Amino acid sequence: MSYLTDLPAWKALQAHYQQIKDVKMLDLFAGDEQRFADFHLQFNDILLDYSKNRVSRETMKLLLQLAEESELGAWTEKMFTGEKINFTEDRAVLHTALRNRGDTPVYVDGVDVMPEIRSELEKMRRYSDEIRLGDWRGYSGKSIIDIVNIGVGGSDLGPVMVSEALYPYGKVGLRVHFVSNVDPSHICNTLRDLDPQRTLFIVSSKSFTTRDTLMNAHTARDWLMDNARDEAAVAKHFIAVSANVEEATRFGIEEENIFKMWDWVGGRYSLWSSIGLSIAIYIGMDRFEALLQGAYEMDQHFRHAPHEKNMPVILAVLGIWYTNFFKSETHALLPYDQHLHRFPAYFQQGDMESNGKSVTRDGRLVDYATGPVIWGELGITGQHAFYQNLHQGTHLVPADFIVPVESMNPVGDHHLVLLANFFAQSRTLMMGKNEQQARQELADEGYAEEDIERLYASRLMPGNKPSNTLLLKALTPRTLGSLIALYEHKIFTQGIIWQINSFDQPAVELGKKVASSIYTDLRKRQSVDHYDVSTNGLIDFYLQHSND
Ligand code: G6Q
Repeated sequence: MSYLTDLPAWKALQAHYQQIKDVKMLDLFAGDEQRFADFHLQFNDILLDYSKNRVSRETMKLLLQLAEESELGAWTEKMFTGEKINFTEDRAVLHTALRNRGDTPVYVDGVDVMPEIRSELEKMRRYSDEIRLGDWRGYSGKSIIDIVNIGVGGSDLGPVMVSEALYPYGKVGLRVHFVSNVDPSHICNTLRDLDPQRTLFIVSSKSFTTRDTLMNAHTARDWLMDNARDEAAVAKHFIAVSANVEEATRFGIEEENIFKMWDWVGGRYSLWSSIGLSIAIYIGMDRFEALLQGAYEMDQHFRHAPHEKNMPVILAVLGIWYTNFFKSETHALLPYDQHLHRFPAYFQQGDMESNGKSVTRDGRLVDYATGPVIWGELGITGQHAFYQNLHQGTHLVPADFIVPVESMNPVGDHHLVLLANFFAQSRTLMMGKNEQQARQELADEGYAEEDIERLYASRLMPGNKPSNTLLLKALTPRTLGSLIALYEHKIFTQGIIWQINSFDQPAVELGKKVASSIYTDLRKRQSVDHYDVSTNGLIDFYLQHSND
């Protein structure tokens, strides 16, 4: 297929950009009473308003044409039907099969994977019920009250984000902890207040070779042994989720306590698999299945809705518009619900690890921008911190605002104030403040004419800053499932348009390899000269000053 920048829609968008780049959103709204009606979508309990974007109807038409010319529909079918679209690793990409609630079979190499998926879900139900009901007993016969998930990256960020997001649904009296950093402080601080007799560890590692995770798991096992003083305790306190049964068994985990992972599930797309076991234990299997259901419904929407009414596609093409035509380099995720505080971190990985690539499917180095830097924070925290830059800084930062209509904790007017802030920000980013308003404001504050002349410019806000707004009726497991799948498919769509492989991660793997080689050197405690002089010098400094 043609190179992206040779596509007719791309060329048309380049010409169109010249016409629209200076157009004010306010002017687009002014002549168009229908703009909200035509530029919003609703799917299940999620409303997406994308009217506050620097786009006209013509822009949207051309962007959607770009998606067509990129053969998005055909690629989507390839993903859902198990074609090996992760071609660098020769793997299918089937996180959608993990949440396939229908009875359609999904084949990989001629084998229907659905029976195995269902059987793992059944196993998750058995284990999570047993632990939640207090029937799973530790080495001293006591029930479990603390679950510690040990994993990193894709084996950590999803379970953390969802457990935090659904905290109000968690079982009272059961606590879930996540240890990801090999910095010993993480595991030590986590274990400090736990009772080894009542703690269950889930070692989550698709490969079961990630050194950081294994080291944390060994430290956890030593902690258990210091107390239990009996190897048999491992079986009662350790579960693994891994595609590498051999290594997990070698660690000492009973084979029946190892949950399956498949090579067609990427780490950053794995929370739907038994990597989500900590979530299932915490919120219960019925709710975990509601999460899957929500994602499944978004899958169906993405697969079948026409592109102009397709939420993931709309978000994706808007992102392309800013990244490739306005040359914006970042995109902010700004959830307002406290429970979504790890959502930006989760999709920082989801997006940047997927679309932070520079080589096309046919091996060419791209000469256009791909995945932006994704960043974000709770919006309300951001308002008192970095929003200053969004309003008056020199960068164009498209942003997504996310909030539920209903709070999980309806106390007084808290939620109303939160919503007022929420609505105020996207409006102000769009409206800005003009000279007349700035002068008037200073006059109202009692400034003299010469001070107004001196000060008004610093109060100007250019406005015209684009944003999407996502309103959720409530943050339920089902709606969260849909929301996560929405962003996953946005990322997929952009990867298809950029013609890259969104499903490998060579740089993550390189990081593991280089760290492993340096670790071997550090253990020898001898000065090295085979790295670059900077790294050699840093290692020397470490050797001179460490007390080990
Ligand atoms: C995700 C990445 C990466 C991975 C971790 C953990 O897509 O590949 O974040 O999940 O490096 O890997 P293991 O699960 O194999 O320990």
